[in-house]
Amino acid sequence: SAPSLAVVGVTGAVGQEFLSVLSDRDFPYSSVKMLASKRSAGKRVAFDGREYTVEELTAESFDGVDIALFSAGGSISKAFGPMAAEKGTIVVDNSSAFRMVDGVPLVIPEVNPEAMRGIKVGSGKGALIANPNCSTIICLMAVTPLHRHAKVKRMVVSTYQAASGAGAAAMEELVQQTREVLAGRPPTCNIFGQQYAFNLFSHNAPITENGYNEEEVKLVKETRKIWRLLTFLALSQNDTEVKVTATCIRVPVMRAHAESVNLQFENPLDENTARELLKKAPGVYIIDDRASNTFPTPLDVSNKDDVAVGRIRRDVSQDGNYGLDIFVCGDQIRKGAALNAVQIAEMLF
Ligand code: 11C
Repeated sequence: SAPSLAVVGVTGAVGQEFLSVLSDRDFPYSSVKMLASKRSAGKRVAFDGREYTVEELTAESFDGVDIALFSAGGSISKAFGPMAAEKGTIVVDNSSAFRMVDGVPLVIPEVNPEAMRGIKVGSGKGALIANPNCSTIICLMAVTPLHRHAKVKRMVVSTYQAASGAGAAAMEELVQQTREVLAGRPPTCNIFGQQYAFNLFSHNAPITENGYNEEEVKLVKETRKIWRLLTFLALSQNDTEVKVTATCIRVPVMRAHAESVNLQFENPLDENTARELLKKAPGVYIIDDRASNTFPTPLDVSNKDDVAVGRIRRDVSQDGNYGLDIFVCGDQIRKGAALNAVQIAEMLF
């Protein structure tokens, strides 16, 4: 029979997107609980042509729930995720709480589905599965097909991240600030503490001891964890892990992230072969028309499932065919969060 579902953080930007993705994909379910904080309890949400009342998330919320999709922040995931898993619920968690925990699969279904082998609805066992950070998902959707072919030695990522990554309130503030600045008024700066409209700045995640911010650290560590599990490239004892560095920037775009990715490979990979590999890659499509200067934009991919890739070119700073530059855009709320989580849930039965 179809699984019983719970959506945790259902009133947030990702929570709402969970519902549209579940509905768009005709995800089978026997029942669905809409869960959120006390503050949102009692609100009504629409799903699949019906109205549901949002319930307050409590320890009892997961009784009889097969699959729970969480996107209510790391502290809620830490407080309720393990408890739900112990009760037999399979938790797909969109926060960073468990991503780097040993034994918790960190999954992009097109990239490393084998990481969640053995986790199934109906097995009587709960589990925690982590959804990677949006910037990691969007980057690895495009880079993994190239990595499988030529093995990435070093990757340099520069991100251009949308408001949606900071939540619905940041998206609203971008609209409000744009209006205020155009009207010649000082912008309201509640979310980032500085002007966002007509500006850009270093990602708002806290800076760590070595000068990288936490978003950049996630790109480095999550990439390694996801690729480490790829059996086709199982690292031998002497192999060094892939080198990754990142600079993450917040730009005044509503809901899709863009990323410039520079790659150095262990084996040669020319740009035509790269194009062929990307053409065949699931969940990826190419926008790369040099004649008309047409390449991926955040608007091309907004509200879309697939990640767009373009600017595919040989890196002239590297010898031979060992380096490539690409530019990737993906919808942060969809493939970067809700869609990826729902695809994970689809693999559970
Ligand atoms: C952003 N990637 O775009 C962030 C938001 O670890 O899931 C999500 C943070 C995370 O700002």
